[in-house]
Amino acid sequence: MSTPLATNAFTHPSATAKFSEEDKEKANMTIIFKKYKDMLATLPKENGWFTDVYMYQGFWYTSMSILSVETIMALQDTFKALPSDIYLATMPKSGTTWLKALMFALVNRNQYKKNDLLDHPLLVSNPHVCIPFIEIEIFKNTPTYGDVYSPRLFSTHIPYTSLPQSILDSGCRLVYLCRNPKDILVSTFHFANTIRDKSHRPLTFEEAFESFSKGIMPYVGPYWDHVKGYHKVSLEHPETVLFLTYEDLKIDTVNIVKRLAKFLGYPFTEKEEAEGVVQGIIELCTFENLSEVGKHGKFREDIPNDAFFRKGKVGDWTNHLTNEMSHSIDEITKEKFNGMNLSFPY
Ligand code: PAP
Repeated sequence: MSTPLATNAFTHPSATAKFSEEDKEKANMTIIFKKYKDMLATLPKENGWFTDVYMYQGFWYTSMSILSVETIMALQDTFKALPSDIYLATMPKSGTTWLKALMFALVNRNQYKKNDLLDHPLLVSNPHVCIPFIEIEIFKNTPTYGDVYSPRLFSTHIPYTSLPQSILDSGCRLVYLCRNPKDILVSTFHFANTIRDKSHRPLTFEEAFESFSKGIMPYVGPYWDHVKGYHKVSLEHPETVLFLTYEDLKIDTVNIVKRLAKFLGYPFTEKEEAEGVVQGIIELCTFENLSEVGKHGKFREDIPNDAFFRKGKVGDWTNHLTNEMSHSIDEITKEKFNGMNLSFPY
């Protein structure tokens, strides 16, 4: 598989022109919101964390925002996947930023040999620039982006059953990263309050917990159904869907990264292992290193880069949840994940 251009990063239109392209983006979104307005009116509606959420194909989404029910509908109507594509799917706050960095570094490692590491895109770009979301950057700005790259590296927060049919039909590879529900809740709570429209008051943790327990999240929920959808397909089609957890990645980074490289079709050679290439990639993508890049800058107009890097730890939920809250989430998780070989000891 060739990579005609060195990277998905610097030449990505939404990377280089994210601010100058804002007007175009707004215009595209206005067209989409108008087109699906009538459909939206037919969907069940609930109070969300800050704004209303709508039930579409079994999941709650916001409307007229960066990840919205309208953009998902539009993507389902138009997105064309390629068999060579690679997708990273996650619930928001599962460790997407970290795994984007690792996947980008793995796939493009021959372009950025160890001694040239100073040139690496991940030393100057947020990983979200290196691997764009199909329902956010790609769709809004450049639907045909990536046609010159192979493989195209994309990410998505869309649940498995709502992915555009062309992705399901393409036979492409898909990696799913799951994280324990309590840390997802805590991480989402902080992120959502950080980037909230300042016309909304900050949510209390109790409010976030109540909403999360009902399956409502700021972007997509329920958490449990999202995880279940991808877990099921990973068991049915392990050759095309790899299911990983944030916790395993934290504890057993070397082995998971090697497994990931093999799954993606870029296994490490013995020579690479002996030369420390695996360690080099892991080091490049540590919380400490990634969080230094553009530390005081912005990813988008409304999202500072540092919003993606808070603590990067397993088990911070113990600082937020009461015993009662923790027990309640354990009960929901036990019931929802019944029969699945998936538990979170942390
Ligand atoms: P996104 O869905 O908005 O892209 P995502 O990257 O999935 O967010 O999640 C952010 C979480 O990953 C943060 O967790 P925390 O709030 O519990 O701290 C963030 O700190 C963590 N994170 C980001 N980069 C890394 C990294 N390199 N290693 C470990 N954790 C990381």
